[in-house]
Amino acid sequence: MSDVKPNPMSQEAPASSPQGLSRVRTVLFSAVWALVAGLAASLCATLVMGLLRVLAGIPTPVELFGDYVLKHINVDQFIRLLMTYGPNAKTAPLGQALLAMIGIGTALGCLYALLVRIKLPTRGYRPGRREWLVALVFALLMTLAGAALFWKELPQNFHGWPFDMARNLSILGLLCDFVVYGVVLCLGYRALLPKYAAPNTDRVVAQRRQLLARSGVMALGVGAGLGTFGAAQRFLGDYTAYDGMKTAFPDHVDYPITPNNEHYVVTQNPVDPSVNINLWRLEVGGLVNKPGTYTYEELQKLPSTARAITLECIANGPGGHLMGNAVWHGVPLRTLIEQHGGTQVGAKYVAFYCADGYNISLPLQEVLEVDSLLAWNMNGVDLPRRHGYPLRVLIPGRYGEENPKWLTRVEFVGDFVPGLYSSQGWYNGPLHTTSRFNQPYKESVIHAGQRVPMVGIAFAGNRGIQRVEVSVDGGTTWKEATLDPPLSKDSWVFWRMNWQPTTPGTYTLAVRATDGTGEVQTGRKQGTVPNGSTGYHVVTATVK
Ligand SMILES: Nc1nc2c(c(=O)[nH]1)N[C@H]1C(S)=C(S)[C@@H](COP(=O)(O)O)O[C@H]1N2
Ligand SMILES: [Mo]
Repeated sequence: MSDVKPNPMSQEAPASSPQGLSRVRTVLFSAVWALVAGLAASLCATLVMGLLRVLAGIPTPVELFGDYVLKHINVDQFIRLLMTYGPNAKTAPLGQALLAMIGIGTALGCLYALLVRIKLPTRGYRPGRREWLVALVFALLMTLAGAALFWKELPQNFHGWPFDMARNLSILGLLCDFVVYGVVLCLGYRALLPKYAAPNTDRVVAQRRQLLARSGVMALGVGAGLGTFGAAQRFLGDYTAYDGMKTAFPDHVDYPITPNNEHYVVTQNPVDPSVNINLWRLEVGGLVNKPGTYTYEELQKLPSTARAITLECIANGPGGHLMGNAVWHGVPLRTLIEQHGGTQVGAKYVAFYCADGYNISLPLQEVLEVDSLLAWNMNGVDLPRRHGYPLRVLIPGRYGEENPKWLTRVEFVGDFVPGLYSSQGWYNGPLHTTSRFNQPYKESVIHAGQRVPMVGIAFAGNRGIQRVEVSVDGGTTWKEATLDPPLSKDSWVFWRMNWQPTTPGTYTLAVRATDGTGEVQTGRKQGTVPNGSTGYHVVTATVK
């Protein structure tokens, strides 16, 4: 300590205190305490994000970021992502994004310190005007940046708030997250900084106060970290571990109608919406004569019908089980449009928006021709949560990706509105005709002379199935199978044939279907990505 006479006019160096810290030490102290404050602030903001997600269904910035990224990569990058992260393809990248966000928030503490320019040691625990102002600007800029970047992803709410309200809530959520960040950063940084002993205070008391303040900030950070962990745990207790679940195939038997809990499931979400039916509305808008809104109750009073419609994911390969059949009950889109006085000229497409931010659009003409359904009931019960409670769309003839679940808004528009999978470059045309063996199953061993019942399914969306043929010689000759009557024009068809091989040997069995338009299923082998697979389901049988 030098003995320089303090300037009585200086705020920072009153007579009773030692001189200010050297420049190097000031920078060092500022940086270290700024990082600590930044980390504590980030952890508090993360906790708020978690609470808003669990308590109000507001998407976390991490989820918004995930949705944004998934729409801006192509199919190949998407598949590579799935391969890289394997079974944790959702949680691992999101966890990394969360850590990166906390890292950025921590580093931003230094920028804050740079902008507020506090000379050390400083005086007092109360942030000054400039500090509050910088913190506020931080919070506002971060909210603005988030809102601008995620504008298209914002209208989602996992408790089912309608489109505009969902967007407002998401923005409000961002604001809450970042205001908490700013406030903790501002108060925390101030609390952590080394201080002059105020005049007339005991040195020991001052030191104790400083120690308490520092412990307080750190405890807050640790507490928020633990709280976040708890919130994440509760959140992930609902994790969609069932994503990619195939339709059950017990004893190699398919039922004409798949029981709900055995139906295949595909979802983009780490945690699916759990819609609060009192908040949820269906909105009908855009180029329609009388826009309107329905509660769940009102919706169910509309004229409705039921029929069997088979769903198939585009990722279903030959012989695959990402395919199921259910009786869906709801209002036809055509009827809904009539209730709203018809669409207006220029309404070329219909766009569907969902509680999880998923959206698709399709040519209106086509959607009407295939008699699309907005269904609230699956096989006689309310839609199960994982299949889109309270309302989903069924578009016969299209792959599963174009059958949105957790629907909140129907909009009639002039142009195609891109969604997740179309942005990535997945095929979005009529689904390819497919057929499958259920029995014999994979490599069966058969005794010569034994009569083998062969059975399977065939599916061509709304085109229906005209004929199914089976080959037992690897596709050289074909024999026609008999067909069970389909449950509806949009349902899969069961085929049957008896086979009685007499000569021992190895047989290559294949099946192919002809759709309702007379087109024969192609035998050309094509993988799933990005156009959906084609080729015959082939089974080898050994006759002894
Ligand atoms: N809102 C929403 N709808 C969605 C999806 C989604 O992730 N979110 N996934 C789609 C995909 S890829 C498929 S294959 C089907 C699966 O429907 P299911 O789970 O009821 O069988 O839902 C489609 N609808
Ligand atoms: Mo899918």
